[in-house]
Amino acid sequence: MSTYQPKPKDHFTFGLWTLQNRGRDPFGVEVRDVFPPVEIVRTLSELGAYGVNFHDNDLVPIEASLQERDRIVAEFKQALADYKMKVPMVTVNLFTDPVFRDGAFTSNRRQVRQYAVNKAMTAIDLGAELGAEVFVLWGGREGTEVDASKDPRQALQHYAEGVNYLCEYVRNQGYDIKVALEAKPNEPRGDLYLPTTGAMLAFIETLAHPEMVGVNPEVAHEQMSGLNMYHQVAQALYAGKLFHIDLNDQKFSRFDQDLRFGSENLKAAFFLVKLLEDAHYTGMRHFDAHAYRTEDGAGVQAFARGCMRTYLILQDKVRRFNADAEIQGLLRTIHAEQGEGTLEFSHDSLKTLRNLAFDRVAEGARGHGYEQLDQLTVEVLMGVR
Ligand code: GLT
Ligand code: MN
Ligand code: MN
Repeated sequence: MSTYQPKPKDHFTFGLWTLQNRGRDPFGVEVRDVFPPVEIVRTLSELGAYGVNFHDNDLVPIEASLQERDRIVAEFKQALADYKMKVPMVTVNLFTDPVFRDGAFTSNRRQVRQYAVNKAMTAIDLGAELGAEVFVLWGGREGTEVDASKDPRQALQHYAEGVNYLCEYVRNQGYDIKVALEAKPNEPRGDLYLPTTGAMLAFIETLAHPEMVGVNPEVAHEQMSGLNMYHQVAQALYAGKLFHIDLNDQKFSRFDQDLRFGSENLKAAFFLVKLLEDAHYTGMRHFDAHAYRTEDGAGVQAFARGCMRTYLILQDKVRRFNADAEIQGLLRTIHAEQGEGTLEFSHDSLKTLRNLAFDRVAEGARGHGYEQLDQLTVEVLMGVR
């Protein structure tokens, strides 16, 4: 029996910002002390994580001098080495500073757009220095409240220019880094451009280097749009574009809650884990969530441990599901008539389809057995199978 103890080989990662979260919200001040990056590295390593990711300014304050930057980075590198922790992903903060209040890449002001690209390149440099292979881009301020203020076609053009510039920069520097775009429908802006993973996938095909750009879907963000994360991730996998993933949870249709993975929608979390495991997804299992505002430092640790344990327990449930004779028997029946290549166009298939002898009424009267299948799934989740 597994103890569900996370290990580095499980490839669990957290953003520095997730443990740094001090519980501030629009109605209340911070409730927890500052958690210094070096301490976070130690804590996550002790909990069994593989690595830690960060925004430029989670580590290096925006106003830091070059000397301060070098001192902070050296200290951080030492902690990574001491605790055998990796930095698989880096991202850039293009949303906190007032300069980005009307967008970064999609700002109406040229100099802001240029500064955004400059800041992102510096973040990429830092990531490359620490071995990151993925650069996540969440355009937290790329949107509007006032639709009269921006032509959305022009904004998308500017968005593409920014991403294109970064891709050229990565190529020019010879970095082994891919870009992963993260979607969100709203918050902090009234509306954000490219609100879903599906929208991102379509946008990527318009870029200069689509092969370098994929997606970073987040559970909470897709659920805010009322979408099924499992299906969104499946489409990203289908397109060969799942470069990274943000695991967390969410009560449907609320603000971005970034709750502990699996804390709200267990069945949805189960199918997400099943998808990643069955697809042999090789990327990081990254958690982008934070502890409830009610918590102190111990609660933050319980939160981080909980994310990883829940993933491992769901992994175990996936194994049970895949090994359950009754479930697999049902699935065999359900998929028995699936067949292969029925819709490949050819002279012969055309003839067959044209002359199809098919009892529409009998087929329409047939039950599918999904009630039983779903009940068995729920029973696996409830621990009785
Ligand atoms: C911010 C946001 C997250 C993004 C982070 C990466 S920043 O915390 O809420 O969803 O993944 O930029
Ligand atoms: Mn996220
Ligand atoms: Mn979020």
